[in-house]
Amino acid sequence: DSAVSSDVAVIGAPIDIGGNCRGADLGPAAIRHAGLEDALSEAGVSVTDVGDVPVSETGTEPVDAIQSTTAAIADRVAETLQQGARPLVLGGDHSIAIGTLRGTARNAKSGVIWFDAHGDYNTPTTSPSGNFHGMPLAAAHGHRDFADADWSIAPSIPEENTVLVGLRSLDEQERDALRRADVTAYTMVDIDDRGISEIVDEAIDIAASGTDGVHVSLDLDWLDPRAAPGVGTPVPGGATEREAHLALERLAERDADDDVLRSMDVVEVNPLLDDENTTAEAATDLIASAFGNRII
Ligand code: NNH
Ligand code: MN
Ligand code: MN
Ligand code: MN
Repeated sequence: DSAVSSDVAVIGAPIDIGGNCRGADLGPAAIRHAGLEDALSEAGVSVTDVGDVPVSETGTEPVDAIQSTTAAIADRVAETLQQGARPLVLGGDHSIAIGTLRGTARNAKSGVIWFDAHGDYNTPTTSPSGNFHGMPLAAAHGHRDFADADWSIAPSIPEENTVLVGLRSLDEQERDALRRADVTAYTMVDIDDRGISEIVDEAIDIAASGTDGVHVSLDLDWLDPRAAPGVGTPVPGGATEREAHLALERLAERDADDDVLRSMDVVEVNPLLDDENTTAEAATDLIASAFGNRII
């Protein structure tokens, strides 16, 4: 089955070794079981599920598992884009975005909008936890602390086209690095203050400017834990379900006008921390919104 004739190609990335606890590797299955294909079809999107990338987490160091998994993700993402379809990568913990971003940058210039409670701007040197899910954005900018990793060969995403939305938890050195970087960062305070539609509009302008399109990375912990409890590192005070929908609906509207949405990943869904699959259902609904689902 090829993705050629489809608008969206679903790629599973079942890995959790970059996170702080086990279970996010069940994320792709949980999102599929929540009805992703039907939700996308109802949104008028033609979708092909190309299955999961190979992951081997056992008997290796996290960094080795992440290195091989993200290399496979990058290849699938680049192939999918080459075929004219849009990759939708289902995590897995957020370390998978190292692969998605490399793939999107292979033959093109991609901006990124990072919906997350966290900055994901640590490096192996600065991270207090050592967990790779707290580092993918720094890796995508080619930070020198990743010099030994094969994904750092070239910076893949321009800092000036990088926008973080929903920040409310940063580690100390991570905060310093983000301040020095040429990125745009909107905190939850900015969302409270100005409203999510205005923030998203600005984010799209910045991420899309001078690029071939925008990658959207949706960490479910962007949402308030009451709306998305099944995540490894919940932080109170997050986006409401309505704000999250509005954000992705706005993105779909802008995409209908200018084709801005080029690729997406949806990460950190951990069904082991969630007894009703609430978080995967939220993820599914938000994906459908991003790809154009309409009430009327
Ligand atoms: N900043 C913390 C760390 O680096 C938490 C990262 N957790 C995330 N990031 N889920 O989005 O370990
Ligand atoms: Mn695992
Ligand atoms: Mn994250
Ligand atoms: Mn997060």
